[in-house]
Amino acid sequence: MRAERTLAIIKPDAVGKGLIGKIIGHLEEAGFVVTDLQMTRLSEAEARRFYEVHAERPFYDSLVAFMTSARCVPMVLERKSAVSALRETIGATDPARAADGTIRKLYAESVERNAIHASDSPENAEREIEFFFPQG
Ligand code: 3AN
Repeated sequence: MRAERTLAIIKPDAVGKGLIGKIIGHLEEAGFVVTDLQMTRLSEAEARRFYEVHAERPFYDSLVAFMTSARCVPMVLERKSAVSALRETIGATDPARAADGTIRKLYAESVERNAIHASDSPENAEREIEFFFPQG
């Protein structure tokens, strides 16, 4: 099967704790190839647009405040079945429910400050890659 692309974001909590290297190492060990990467601080408008599917959720404003609080590291990852494989590698949204050995189990603080984002479908992966890497 041809390699698929997905988007990951190392979130401000993990960047602030010096976990960029450990998380990228974990992803590479799991067979992902980093094909594009940047460090950026999202504006409020960008964070609102990126998470617009959650606009009606009670945690939306808090999520936007967290994601704009410091820099984050979006990246494009390639692998066979990248979207589903990355969801498995990062673990459940709530770190208390994340499987042993997953990135969120290892590094997330809470359901909001959960270290890493991953696209949840191939369609959203393409939309999210375009959001951060419109030239790629
Ligand atoms: P995932 O990141 O696992 O795809 P989503 O898409 O349901 O989870 O949520 C997007 C982000 O919103 C999460 N990564 C997390 O930071 C935040 N979030 C999700 N659920 C909650 C919640 N119940 N309380 C606070 N923040 C939440």
